[in-house]
Amino acid sequence: MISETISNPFSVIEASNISPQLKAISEKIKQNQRLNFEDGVLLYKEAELGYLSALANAVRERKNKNYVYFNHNFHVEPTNICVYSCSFCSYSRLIKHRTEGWELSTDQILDIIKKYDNQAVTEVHITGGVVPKQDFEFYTELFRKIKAHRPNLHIKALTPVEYHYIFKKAKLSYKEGLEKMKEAGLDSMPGGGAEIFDKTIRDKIAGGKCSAEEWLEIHETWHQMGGHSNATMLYGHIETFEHRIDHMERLRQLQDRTKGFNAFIPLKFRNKDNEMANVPEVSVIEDLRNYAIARLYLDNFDHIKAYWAMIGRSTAQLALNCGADDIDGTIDDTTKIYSMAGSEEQNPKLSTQELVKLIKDVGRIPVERDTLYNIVRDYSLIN
Ligand code: V47
Ligand code: SF4
Repeated sequence: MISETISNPFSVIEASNISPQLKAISEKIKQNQRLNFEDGVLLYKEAELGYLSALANAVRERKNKNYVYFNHNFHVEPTNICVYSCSFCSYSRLIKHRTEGWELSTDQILDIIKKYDNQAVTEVHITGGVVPKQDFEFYTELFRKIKAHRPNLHIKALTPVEYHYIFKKAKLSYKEGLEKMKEAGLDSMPGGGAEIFDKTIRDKIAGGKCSAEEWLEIHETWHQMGGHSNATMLYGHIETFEHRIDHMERLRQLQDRTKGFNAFIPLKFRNKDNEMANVPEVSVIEDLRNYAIARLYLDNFDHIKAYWAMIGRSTAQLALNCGADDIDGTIDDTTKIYSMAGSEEQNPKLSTQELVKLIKDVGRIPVERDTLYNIVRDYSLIN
């Protein structure tokens, strides 16, 4: 049954009157061959959504059958005050405006963690702004205290933006710093801070924070230690299609070396209340094309995540037909990054039943996973 659905789009594309170049790309996908840079750019420039979603769906099915993954998670955002001032960020407040922001103490964060004591959450996702006070000691102590309280709670925390700053201040190499973070309880790394790797664009929208090379080096170091992480791409602002493929190409090369990435998460630029409010947001069609191209280009990534808190649950459902096989988790209204940037989800929170229904409504099998994609509950076995 599954192999029948996989073979279908190829014969339909073969019989259609699309360009020979797009037919050649479809043939590569059929033969499980890798797309090159030019193929990727051509897809962005010329391929229609119907073609892209058919191919991306076939690849998704090949990799993940009809499963759609979600988890039970919540976020902690220790501060929204930040030494940086990325122009796309609606959430942060500069240190000089710190009275408008929040800065949580270790005890306040532990109180948040304890709120989940009787709930079946498996992961806490910790990230936020960068401030001198929340330094190496702060985070190692925090991770230790979280683990002492709840040893099985997976700590997915901090991005290279934070690590680069924290380790520099502590005079530690990436390896030394990450080893100590791991000892303290760090389990994995989220995908944030990647933005767009191209230097010209990165300097314009995220000047001053870690470079593309530093972002990649920190993930590579973590992977070499046996760790796993995610990768994101902030798209739909002032970057070109070439920049998007360049971004994915660099991730694909790192993944070839380490196999350490769990998932790729495209992040749609949202333009409310930030310095780039004059840049229009891209359409939902463009979002879906982007998911599909990511699925086709990143042949060595097992999972593509449609982060529902950012694009809204309806678009996330559509993305499941364009290559995505994961929609993140319950979240429990614990992140402000996207609501402050104008997401349709102003209080992101879904119950297990709601997530399961979202997934079943698009004809897929919901699977609760942990952060590392071990199966917690397979809903094909439950009614
Ligand atoms: O790095 C900030 C992005 C990221 C805006 O690993 C914005 O499972 C769009 O990385 N419009 C942080 N994007 C969030 C993140 C993430 C989210 C969910 C799951 C995972 C994971 C990681 O949010 C930042 C930045 O790229 N961001 N502001 C904005 N206005
Ligand atoms: Fe700070 Fe991150 Fe916002 Fe940039 S995106 S200003 S690093 S919180």
